[in-house]
Amino acid sequence: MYTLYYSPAACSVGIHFLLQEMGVPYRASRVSIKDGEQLSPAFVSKNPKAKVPVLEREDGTVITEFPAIAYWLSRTHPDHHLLPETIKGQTRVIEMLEFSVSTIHMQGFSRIFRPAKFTPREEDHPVVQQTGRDIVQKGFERISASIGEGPFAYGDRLTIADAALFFVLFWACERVKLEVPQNCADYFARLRALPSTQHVLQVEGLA
Ligand SMILES: N[C@@H](CCC(=O)N[C@@H](CS)C(=O)NCC(=O)O)C(=O)O
Repeated sequence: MYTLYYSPAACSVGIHFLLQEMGVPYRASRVSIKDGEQLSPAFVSKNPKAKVPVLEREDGTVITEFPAIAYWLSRTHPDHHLLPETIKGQTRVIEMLEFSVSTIHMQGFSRIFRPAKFTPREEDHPVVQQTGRDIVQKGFERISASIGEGPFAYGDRLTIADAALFFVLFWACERVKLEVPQNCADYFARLRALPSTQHVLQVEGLA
């Protein structure tokens, strides 16, 4: 059985959603960032980067980094079709996943949630946070153009891009309450209504 180390409402909720949607056996182990548990020696011995998500495999080895975990799950469970069949489709899915994680999360939301990581001067925090909001908003304009009106981010099946888009849209729509383009809001509402996301949000205490 896999163990997912997650913190409530962190980016790990995207992997949590993916595992639940796949229906594979896994255990969800809470590491509360709010309480500093990511810095505990027990967790740091699993992931010296002191970040979630972490996926521990049956043999006790771990994978870190959202894109690597999502990619590994998709390749080791090909029957779930979490990557499209074609190279063109796979490339588009990885492009959206990577953009969500590297740009919208790391450059955008990180500035909004943790401005102190970008400047030591507290008086500069509002401007850092505004830059973050601008990056996020521009990011969703790009995503809006990519996803169109389809049920999922790419094609008519769930892919690993949906796992990444789920957490950045969860943050935008429910944590920060930013306006996102209408097709992104509709797409998020569809993901939000899935039994898998309902379950995960319940377990993480976010329902
Ligand atoms: N590049 C990493 C980013 C992971 C990350 O930043 N996780 C945050 C939660 S959203 C975290 O664990 N933060 C703990 C901290 O900053 O102390 C990934 O893709 O997994």
